[in-house]
Amino acid sequence: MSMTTHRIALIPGDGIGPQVIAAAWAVLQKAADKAGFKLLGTEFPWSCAFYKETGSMMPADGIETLRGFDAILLGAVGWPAEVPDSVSLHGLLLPIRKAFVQYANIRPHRLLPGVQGPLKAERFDILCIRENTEGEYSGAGGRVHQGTADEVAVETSIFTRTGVERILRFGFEQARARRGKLASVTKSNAQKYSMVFWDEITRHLASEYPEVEVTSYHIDAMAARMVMAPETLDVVVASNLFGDILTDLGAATQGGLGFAASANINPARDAPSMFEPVHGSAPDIAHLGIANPIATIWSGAMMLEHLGEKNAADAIMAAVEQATTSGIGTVPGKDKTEAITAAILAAL
Ligand code: GGG
Repeated sequence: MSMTTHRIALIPGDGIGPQVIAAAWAVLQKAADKAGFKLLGTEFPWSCAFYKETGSMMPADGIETLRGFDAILLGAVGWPAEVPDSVSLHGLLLPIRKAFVQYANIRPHRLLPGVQGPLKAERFDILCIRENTEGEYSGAGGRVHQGTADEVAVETSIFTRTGVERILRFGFEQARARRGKLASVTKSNAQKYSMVFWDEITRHLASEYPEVEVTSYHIDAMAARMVMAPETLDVVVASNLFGDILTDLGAATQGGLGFAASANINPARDAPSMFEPVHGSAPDIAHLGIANPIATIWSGAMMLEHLGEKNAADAIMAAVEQATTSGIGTVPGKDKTEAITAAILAAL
């Protein structure tokens, strides 16, 4: 019988991206060997350096090239000293999320054993789900009279019934499969069209999921709750920008961005999903060799689970937890990337 092979597109990107991808790939390869399947990686150099050389973040046929893979593992994008962040983000990460309809960005927040978070609460397990293809990240807008006193900048958030309904439904499904609690986040007192629309759809779908306890929160109240009472939360669903901000807060509660994993999921599975740490390229530490690879390794475990390799994904997380239990990788900047990776490989 031939061995199952998963074809993975690797996009290390900028700054610490190549370091954390190399670490995660070594761990993924070992997990695959042990579990008896193959991961076939193809690396793409798409990054700000690629932009400086070619004038674009990826080739014109980049999306079509990626379409042939089973999944994408991405490191970090951005080198603001040379390429504006708005150019790098809109040239690579956002087009992939949109083209492959990766509308659910899943970000787990919990403390790994041995990690000291900043909160009083130590036992919380939150799954944030960020809408990933529209909302405040739609890219619709423009500027007129540029550089004059009359300049106007307009950026329109776009919320469609299809987009809002599918992300909320995804949130209800996740809550049903977990502890049965869904928090839907808006700012519908201030944003009286789009966010009232979101709240209405939340209420409408609630009748289809009587077993899920759903509560609507304003984002400011949710930010406070994630700090003061994170143990009361299960699944949190929010729009693109709100979800982005809340998940940096979530990363802080779990000890820092070095622990925050994410999955950009295409639930229909008609295009590849993409897995990436929440963090960016961290230019300030890129030359130090101290990037924490755990966020990327955890994202890699989420990728294996998505590909149907749950045992290998669980083995990776057990190895990560064994390493953090012994104090490896738990304090930002203390251990080298290589030492953290070696400890996880040894545990595996
Ligand atoms: N790990 C990919 C990366 O570089 N993320 C940083 C970032 O700024 N992402 C934009 C976003 O998710 O909104």
